Amino acid sequence: DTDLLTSLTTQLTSSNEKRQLQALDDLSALMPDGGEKLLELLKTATWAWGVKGRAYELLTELGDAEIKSALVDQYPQGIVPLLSEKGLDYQPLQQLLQHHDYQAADDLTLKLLCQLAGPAAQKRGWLYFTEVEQFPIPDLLTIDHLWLAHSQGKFGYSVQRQIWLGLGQNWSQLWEKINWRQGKKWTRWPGEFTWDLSAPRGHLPLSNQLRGIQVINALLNHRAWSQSST
Ligand code: UYC
Repeated sequence: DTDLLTSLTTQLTSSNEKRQLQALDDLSALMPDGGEKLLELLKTATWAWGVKGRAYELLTELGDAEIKSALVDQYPQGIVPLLSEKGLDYQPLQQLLQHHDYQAADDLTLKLLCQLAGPAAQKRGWLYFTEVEQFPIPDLLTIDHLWLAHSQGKFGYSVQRQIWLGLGQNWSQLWEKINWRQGKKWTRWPGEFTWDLSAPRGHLPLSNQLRGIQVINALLNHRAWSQSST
């Protein structure tokens, strides 16, 4: 249906993130028609990570050999460039997130943050806020972009930061908003957390609050977020 395809293409390039995601959903019903068009848009459109990642996922799920080889050619490491100043390999995280294995991705994210912090943190298994402050910007952005790209823009530290700023930097309200606490009751790890896209915006990735708010405070105040385009 060319009229529908044309109208969806318009929506994919001219509207806001929410409507772009809706158009992608509508487009997926027309697949494999529209695959070529979507591949072209993926290369040229100025999309937020949540839209880019969703488009990339739809294309990989098509199983079309030509599109697949074009994707491998253009994006050998996935849709997000895996930049690291510390030589970390973000490919395993990319794989888990692309397949929406959010619980394993969450565990791995915490491990990667400890690796970023260095041998002492790796041995300790948790972070000091002073270590978080020293995280290189490219690494934190890579991790955030991976979460955004493979959650339709729902998950990521930058999403948590946005919500937290919107709440006047009120932690207590943030916990409620992202379902880390309901009333007086903390959500219990891991079983009570929501490991899929039915979770509220900002629900993942997790930061344990057992040792206080300093770590998440350092994460959400990191200089990475004032330089990025997300
Ligand atoms: N846990 O409750 N959490 C753990 C969260 C708290 C606790 C890990 C998040 C409150 C204990 C992750 C919340 C609390 C352990 C998270 C949460 C508590 C543990 C694994 C909502 C009790 C066992 C990684 C804010 C009232 C390990 C890690 C230990 C683990 C995440 C208890 C990812 C977002 C205040 C006893 N919890 N955690 O960090 O350290 O260990 O003893 O936040």
